[in-house]
Order: sequence, then C-alpha cells, then structure tokens
Amino acid sequence: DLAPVRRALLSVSDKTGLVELGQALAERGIELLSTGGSAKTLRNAGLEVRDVADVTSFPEMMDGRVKTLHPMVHGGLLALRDNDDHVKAMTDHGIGAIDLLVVNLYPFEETVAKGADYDTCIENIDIGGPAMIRAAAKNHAFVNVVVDVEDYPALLDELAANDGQTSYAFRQKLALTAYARTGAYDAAVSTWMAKALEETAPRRRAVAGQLAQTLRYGENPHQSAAFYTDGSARPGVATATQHQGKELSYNNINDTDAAFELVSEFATAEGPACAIIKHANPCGVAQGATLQEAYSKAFDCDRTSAFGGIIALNQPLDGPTAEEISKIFTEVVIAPGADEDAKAIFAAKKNLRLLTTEGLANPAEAALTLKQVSGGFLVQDKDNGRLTQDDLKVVTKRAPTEAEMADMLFAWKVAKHVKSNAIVYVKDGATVGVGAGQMSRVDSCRIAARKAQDMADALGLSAPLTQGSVVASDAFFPFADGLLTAAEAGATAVIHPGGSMRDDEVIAAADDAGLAMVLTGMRHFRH
Ligand code: 93A
Repeated sequence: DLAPVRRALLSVSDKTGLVELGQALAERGIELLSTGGSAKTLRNAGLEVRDVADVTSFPEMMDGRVKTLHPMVHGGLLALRDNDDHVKAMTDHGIGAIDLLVVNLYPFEETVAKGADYDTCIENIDIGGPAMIRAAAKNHAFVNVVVDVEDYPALLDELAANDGQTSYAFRQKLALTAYARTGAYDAAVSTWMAKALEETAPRRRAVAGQLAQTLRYGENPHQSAAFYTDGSARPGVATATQHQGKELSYNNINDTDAAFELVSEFATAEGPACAIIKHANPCGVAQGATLQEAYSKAFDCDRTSAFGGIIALNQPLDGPTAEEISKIFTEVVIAPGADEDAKAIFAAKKNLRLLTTEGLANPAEAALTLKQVSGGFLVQDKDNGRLTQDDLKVVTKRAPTEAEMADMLFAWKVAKHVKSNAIVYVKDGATVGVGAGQMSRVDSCRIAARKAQDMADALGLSAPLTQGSVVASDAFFPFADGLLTAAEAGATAVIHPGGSMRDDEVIAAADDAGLAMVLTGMRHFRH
C-alpha cells in the first residue's frame, strides 16, 4: 500500500515553512508545481518550480478566483492510477498525476476575526483550495493531502521512512484531517454569513420549519428569537388567527400553547372549561355551567397570579365571559372562536390579544416533543396519556364518592400540564391550589395549600378552599409527608400513580386520615 510521490502541487496562503518543505521535496527529486504567490516564494529561494498556469495553459485570472480550477489539476488529483480508463484519459489529455497536494486556505476565519467588511470576507472565501483538498482527500488511495503547516514534518518523516513513498494508513489520516478542515471552513463561512444577514434580515437560521415570525426577543430581551411553524394544521397557537393586539412575544407563544393544550383536555361537549396560565404553569383551571362561570372559578384559584396571564377556553368566547375577563389585565385569550359581542368588548382593550382557532387540539394525538441539551437534543413521544375511571385502582378502605372521583379525574388532567413536582388540589370542578416546579413533592403540597389559604384570606372565607378538596400528584408520594400535608389542608381524596417503595406506608397514612386513594399506574412528569 506504499505509493510514491513524484509530483507535488503547493498552493498556500500561509507561506510559513514553505521554502523548507519545497527544498526537502526537491531534494527527493519531487517535481514542484505551484500557484502565483507560492511559486514566487519558492523561486526566490532558488527552487525550481513549474507554474500551475503553465500546466493548465490558462493564466490565473479574475483576481485569482480561477487559478487551479482546471482538469489538468483536478484530473491529476482524482485519477485512479490503477484504472486503465483513468490512465488512458491522463495519457490522452496529457494530464500528469499529482501525488501530493499542500494547501492552506485563504484566511477566512482570520479575516472575519479582524472585523473585515462584507466584501473582504467574501473575497476570502477560498474555492479552488477546498476543491483541490476534497479531490486529493477522495483519492487518498494514491494521493497525499496536507492542509496544515504543522503536518509538514510528519510528511517529510513519512517520506524518509519509506524511501520517498507514503503508506495507505498515513494518507487516510491526512484525508481525514483534510475533510475536517474543509468542513470547518464551510461552517465558518455559513456562521459568518448567518450573522451578517441577521443584521438586515434577522434569525434566518437553518432550522427545520417555516419562519413564521421574527420575534422582538426571546425569553429575555438580550436573547434573539424567532417562531417557526412545522406545517401542521393542528389547532393551536401556530395556526390561530389573531384578531387584535400587538404581536405575540416568545413567552406569550409558549404560554398560549400551554394554555390551549391544557384546555383541549376538556372536549367542548363536556361543557365549558377555562385554563389560566402564568410562566407555563396553570394558576387556575375550572369547568363551569357557563363559560363565564368556568373563567370566574379558574380566576378564584389564584387571582394574584392570574394578573397578566394567558387564558384558554374550550368554547367560543361569548360576551359575558369577555366582559368578565376584561376586568383585569390579561395578555392573551385563545378560544375556538369568538362571537361579535365578545369581539366588540375586547376591541376596547388595545393590549389584549384575541386568538381564535378552528376547534380544539386533540390531546390523544401521537406526536413528538424535542428538548435541546448541549451537544444534541432529546426526542420523545408527546405525553398523550389519558385515563378513565376504569383505569383507577382504589387502595384505601374508603372508596371515593362520585364527586371525589369526578374531581380526581379533573385534577389528574390538570396535573399532566403542571411542571413537576406537580400537586393539584381540586374542588367542584375547579383547581383551588396548584404547587408546581418544586424539587421536593412535599414542598409542592405545602405551597399549593398555602396559596389556597392566601386566596381564602383574600376572599374573606372562613376556611381554605382546599377544605373538602381532592388532590392529584403527577408522580407517587415517596413518603407519607406530602399526603399528610394534603390531609391537613383538608383534602379528602388522593389520586397518584403509586409505585413507591413506601406505598404501604402511604396507603396506611391515607387510611388513618380517612382519605380515599386511587392509583393511576401512570405518571405525568413534565420538566
Ligand atoms: O480564489 S480561489 O478560490 N481560486 C482558485 O482556483 C484557487 N486555487 C488555489 N483560490 C485558490 N487557491 C488558493 O490560493 C489556495 O487555497 C491558497 O490559499 C492560495 C494560494 O495562492 P498563492 O500561491 O497565489 O499565494
């Protein structure tokens, strides 16, 4: 697998070590070909060099943009030496084999780093160099390609060790380095170009999907951002019609999505439902006899957090509900339609965005979710897990009442949309306390109960709203403490997946406290 080196093409921007390399190669009797500046450097050192222009019978032209882009060069690099057709083509056209290519590219990265203007950067995109490098690397069965000054000594050592030849393994390594270089080079060009274009046409990054909106900023003002759609016709924030108000922000889109996905758990035929979202978590979810009632009950869960929230409804927005919503500041309302009364009422609220969809999302639909981590992304099925009463296992002495059962199923649907650790207290078809995103489950239990107490104080009630509620937990109770906190807050029934090592302890504690408990066997982590 040793291959001789008889002819070399040297074309380098960085002339460091060029003369020494040329000398060493010449001493081995290797013929030197070279481009303009490189040839001049070699000649000045007294070396005998043949110009590529002489080989191609074309002068270097167009400010050097075309010097080596020629069959006399590329044929010499790409021809398979052991292929009769290739050899015949070389003979027919007078193409001489090139066994060694030494190139380092126009200093594109350095030019960008120096803050050069657009045209200067463009002029420093090397075309002929990468073309030759890729050709030589492809033909590493016969050809050596060196793209880095640092590799000159290794090349000379290899030639010395093999009497002017190189091994296949050596050429393979050179080819690998070469492709890494051209890959990095093009990446540098595209990175620079993305940046350059963003100044005039921001955020046109290579992201799968259709750019729907260049956002003013991301989660925070120092982050740039954009909204891409994936072409799906699914009802939701991406396909909704906006009737009024300024453009949605990054956080608005995120929260509107969370709100609409949650409210879509409640089919229109199941009666009115409303979800209010803040920071991607629900601060109130309720069903009601009317849409207005559903909204009011959701609002009463946590009036403080609901301020500036995002509201999703599972029925077309009507006048009375719009009237009620208008009483405080809300960022976005999304619903499967809005009647003329509602639109007229909202028209007076310039900052309120009204979005309407064609129906609700299908919460059981199969889909994928993506999450980015450094160096990659995680892909999983969307959590479309849903339960009915038949899926539940009663594990306590006391079975839940019908009302408790209805509230538990409601709470379970909500818990799926709350960041873990999720604890959701529900009473009469409305959340009365939500604990979200805590690192310990017992803290979520406590926070939800405390917020319920705060609301009771604010509303002037004698007992917290959790009194006589049910509680849902998105994952099992690892200890009885969370459960006992819920019981203290007045919960009478509990729904959770079960499956803890201490299930027996937790169930015994529930029995002691007179609670009814059902296990779902399904978990709803959400991070
Ligand atoms: O402008 S180019 O893309 N057109 C070419 O045909 C070409 N061939 C080699 N630049 C080209 N080169 C590059 O010229 C090499 O990659 C090297 O960086 C540089 C060496 O030029 P000189 O020998 O004239 O200093």
